[in-house]
Amino acid sequence: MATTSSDLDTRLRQHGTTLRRQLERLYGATHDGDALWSRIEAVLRDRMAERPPVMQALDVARIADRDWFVAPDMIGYSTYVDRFAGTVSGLTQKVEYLDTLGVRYLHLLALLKARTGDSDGGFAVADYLSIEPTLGTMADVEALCGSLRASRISLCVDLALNHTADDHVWALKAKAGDPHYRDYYIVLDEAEAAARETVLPQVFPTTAPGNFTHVPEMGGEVWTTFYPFQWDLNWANPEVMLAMVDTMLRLANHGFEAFRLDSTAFLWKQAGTDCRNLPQSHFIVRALRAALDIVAPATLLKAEAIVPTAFVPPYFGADEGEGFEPECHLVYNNSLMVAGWVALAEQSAALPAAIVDVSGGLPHGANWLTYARCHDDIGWGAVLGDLRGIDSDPEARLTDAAHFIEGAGDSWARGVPFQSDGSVLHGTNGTLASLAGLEAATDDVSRETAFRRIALLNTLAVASGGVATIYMGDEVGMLNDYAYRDDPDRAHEGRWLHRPQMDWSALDTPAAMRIAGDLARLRAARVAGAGAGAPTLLATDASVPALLGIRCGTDRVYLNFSDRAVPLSDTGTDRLSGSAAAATLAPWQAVWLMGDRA
Ligand code: OTU
Repeated sequence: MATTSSDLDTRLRQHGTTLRRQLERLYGATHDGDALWSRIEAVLRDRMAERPPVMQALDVARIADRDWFVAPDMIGYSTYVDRFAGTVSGLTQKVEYLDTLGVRYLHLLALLKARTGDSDGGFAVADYLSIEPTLGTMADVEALCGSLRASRISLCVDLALNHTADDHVWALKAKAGDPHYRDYYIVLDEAEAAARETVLPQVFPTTAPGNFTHVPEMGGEVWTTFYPFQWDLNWANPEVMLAMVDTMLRLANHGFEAFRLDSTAFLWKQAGTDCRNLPQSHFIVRALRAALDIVAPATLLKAEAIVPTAFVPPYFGADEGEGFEPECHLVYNNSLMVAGWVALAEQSAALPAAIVDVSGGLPHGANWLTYARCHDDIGWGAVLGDLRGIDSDPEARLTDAAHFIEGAGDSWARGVPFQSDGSVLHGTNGTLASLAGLEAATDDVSRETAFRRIALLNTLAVASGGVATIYMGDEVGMLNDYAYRDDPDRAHEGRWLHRPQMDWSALDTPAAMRIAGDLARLRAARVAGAGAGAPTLLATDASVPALLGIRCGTDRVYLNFSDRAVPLSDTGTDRLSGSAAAATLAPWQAVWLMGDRA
């Protein structure tokens, strides 16, 4: 069934007020609201007129089934196109592989045309509406979307909202002196930039210190939160909003079904603040959501907000007194990911238990994105706040965990510090397998132990009910790729350690079969137990601190975060092994008990 123009009018009535309210909040004091609204409305109508019938049919189906992505079989996969399959059409040949893994959601990194030279792994976008030329064309992507959709896999692309590359046409025009485009960016004088710097944290303190870059053609200090070639957009200028709404809807019309909103927390800048999680950043994302709800409601928004847990819920939406205003359908459960690694290091379930406990109560039509690893480092700082209630010295505790994951002492983990020489708490790089002990394993016993730790973290992601997303290569146990250090274009960026070239020849190795087999059993268990959506914490015996209990659907999942066997008082059939669960859990073992407690 296709959308009619009256459908559009209905949706404009339903969501237009929400959209207009955000514009009013953001620009009401500085701009003519009626003029802005009529320009936005024109963009919505134009893009709606271009929306392909197949996407319109998806819109209608998903409006009728808002929770379509809150489902037990929602397994995700995240990968670089070049490192996985060479090109976009090469990737089309891999759809069957993804389908066999049970993937329903595919996040492609570094797909859009990136800056020439270093591009922060594709996160410095030169043209949002073109595909990186070495990978293929937009026509190839449309064909890929078609094959993916036939396998019920939704394609997600990054929408870097916070910054463009310094060779994006807007930046080039700004540099050439065009005042219209200069106002797309934020340029401060030296004194003002220095004053702001005192309250701004740094994301890349060693490779890109500071938050500003002197650009002579711009006559001052350009705001660059990340690398100097990533120019932060000036969202206080409604032209940026108009341009991004238009860009996003055009991409949705090409067939993308999800946007990963990169660096969502950073969008709005305000003097005297750390410029993270400001209310206006939420108004921006809610405006984008309302625009999608009007023109392309089949599309998901996913927030990448690597922020303390307390700041996370608003990324799903909030009620500011006018009823609930939805924001993102999906939000990374970053704290849970970090907590899993802390738990392995400490042999204690305390931190993941605390995070699972606050991961419930999601609004209707919303879900977590859960994961063990992604293309970025494990950033330790975001969970400092979560540890405050648990520990008197969270910084020391996390530093110990980081050191352990970085291989200190007799640790089996093989992580490498990121943006730090290891003395200052920041981040840790490494693949799931290397961090979980497979790289250091020298015999069958230590290999088995590593497989269990890998499965344990995969269990945490799958049992937590979200879109459990596998990072490329982790399903076959790929190890750290130290070769990036010999490549002059990548040597400065430690995150390439865990961005290896996919090793297709590894698929039938014992390690790959073991890890992929464990993943398949986890997926099957969640489907059988109908587990989807936010997890709840199950009470466990306080004298067994390594034990974590999670209710997933009708099932109870228990994870032993220690190298010792622990007693399990709950009983039942374990869906993972197919037999009755024993009275003890083996070291690093997880069980998935069928149905409600007898
Ligand atoms: C995001 O990351 C991306 O995932 C990174 O790959 C990019 O480098 C970055 O944005 C800039 O586009 O702070 O919430 O490893 O966790 O940079 C946004 C550090 C971010 C990342 C951090 C992150």
